[in-house]
Amino acid sequence: MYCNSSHKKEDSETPIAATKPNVIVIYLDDLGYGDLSSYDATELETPNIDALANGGIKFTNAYASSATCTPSRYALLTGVYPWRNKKAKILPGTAPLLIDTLQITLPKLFKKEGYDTAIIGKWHLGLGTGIIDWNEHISPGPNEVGFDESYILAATQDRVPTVYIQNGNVVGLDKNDPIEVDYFKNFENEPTAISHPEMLTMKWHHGHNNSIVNGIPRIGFMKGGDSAKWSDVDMADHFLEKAQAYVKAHKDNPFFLYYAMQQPHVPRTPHPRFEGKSGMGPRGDVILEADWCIGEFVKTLETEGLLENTLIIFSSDNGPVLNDGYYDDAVEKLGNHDPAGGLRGGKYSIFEAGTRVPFITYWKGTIEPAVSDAIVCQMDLLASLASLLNTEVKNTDSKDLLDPLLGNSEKGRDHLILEATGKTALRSGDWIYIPVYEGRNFREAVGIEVGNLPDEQLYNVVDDAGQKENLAQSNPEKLQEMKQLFETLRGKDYNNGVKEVIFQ
Ligand code: NG6
Ligand code: CA
Repeated sequence: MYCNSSHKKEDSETPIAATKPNVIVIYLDDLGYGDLSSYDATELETPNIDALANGGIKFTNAYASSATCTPSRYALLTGVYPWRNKKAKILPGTAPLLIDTLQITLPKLFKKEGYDTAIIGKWHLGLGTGIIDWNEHISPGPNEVGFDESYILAATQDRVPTVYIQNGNVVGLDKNDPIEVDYFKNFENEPTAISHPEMLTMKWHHGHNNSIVNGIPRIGFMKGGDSAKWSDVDMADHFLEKAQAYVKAHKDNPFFLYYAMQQPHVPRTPHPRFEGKSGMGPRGDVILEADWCIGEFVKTLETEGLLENTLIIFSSDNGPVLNDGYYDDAVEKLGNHDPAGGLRGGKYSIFEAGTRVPFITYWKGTIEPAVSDAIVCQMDLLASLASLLNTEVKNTDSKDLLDPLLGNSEKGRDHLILEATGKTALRSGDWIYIPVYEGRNFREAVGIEVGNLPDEQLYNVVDDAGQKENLAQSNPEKLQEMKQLFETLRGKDYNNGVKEVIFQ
């Protein structure tokens, strides 16, 4: 078992690599609470992620900070609640950098302690300061908020520009074929999903009808940059190779790696090796692909002799969605699989499936296998990992939960504010309180209940994980207590600026 005091001892005789563990955050995109066999999925086998869950701590009450990507990633890296920053919403590919370059971040924390730091994978936190010239060095971005090295996709796999960016430079760009990007209007004579449907290999269902890249219609318009365009089916292998190369190159110095995988977000483009493997269509196939990548990645850590000196944290940025804008059989071939694992709602939802996600900590030889019901949030990694490094961070919402994360305690947070497309709710102890929100509850396009109901909602999610029984009427004392705490933590103007979300 991990000895609570030993990691805090500084021994000047011991080389830095022996005292400072590497830390790797493996972050999936839109993976649901019920999408892994270690989290009780019966229709999908995810043996490699299961090995982490079963050999480490599997958290059952862990939350992303938001039910969408950008706000969750913002909180993960800054330790600040996303609803404190009004701009922390799903960003277009042209959005400016969301994180203040003066703000403390996870990678900055590690850098200060002498670590090498890198992000490989999805960024989606904005780049530049307003107008980006994709043909020049793009800054500020990940490298300006603490990452020594970055190899990213700017926004999402379904958004332009569909190119990789390494340390601020588009990879493989031919300066004679410059890239232009616009989210409002198309470039003259450039084909779109509307003008050239015959060019499509994947059909759009809602949104996703702008520029076509690799036969896939995207969000946003892009021109040029042909030699730099990524291959969708090779993306998983590509990021894996980068992540493997990174750990090999940095094994002699402690490192912090944020490996932000793109699966199972749309467009789901499994490598042909995984096509048809799940029987569930591309969504299932890319989950198997992600699981394979993680297996290969962990093998590399093992071969390089790093596993016993590396804390691996696995999670997902928000809950699951089946139809997120393309016809890709996710609904039709679902069978008996329940991506939400019995929770209500999904991505975009203030109900549990929006934010409650798989969360695993694994550290060979240090963390003993366990299942933990402690309430933890990804936003807490900042303070917790600061504690691991024997330092601290101030003025954030992040809580030091190192003890539960390492299995030294079952005590997590007392309470947490959850967020979903501008709406917020309170989890406190076994209870969830959701205030009244206007607007439609069921979103046909994505087939998800987002949580807008005309009455206040109160659930005991320990007794009723599926949030089937609203106890607001039958338990007025608890309702009052929760409401008061919610308004104290969140402020009375919590309903300001919460608008009907347009799914684009
Ligand atoms: C939505 C997109 C969805 C997805 C999401 C971001 C439409 C109609 N829907 O606006 O497909 O890209 O944004 O997902 O365009 S996230 O996981 O990065 O938050
Ligand atoms: Ca996401």
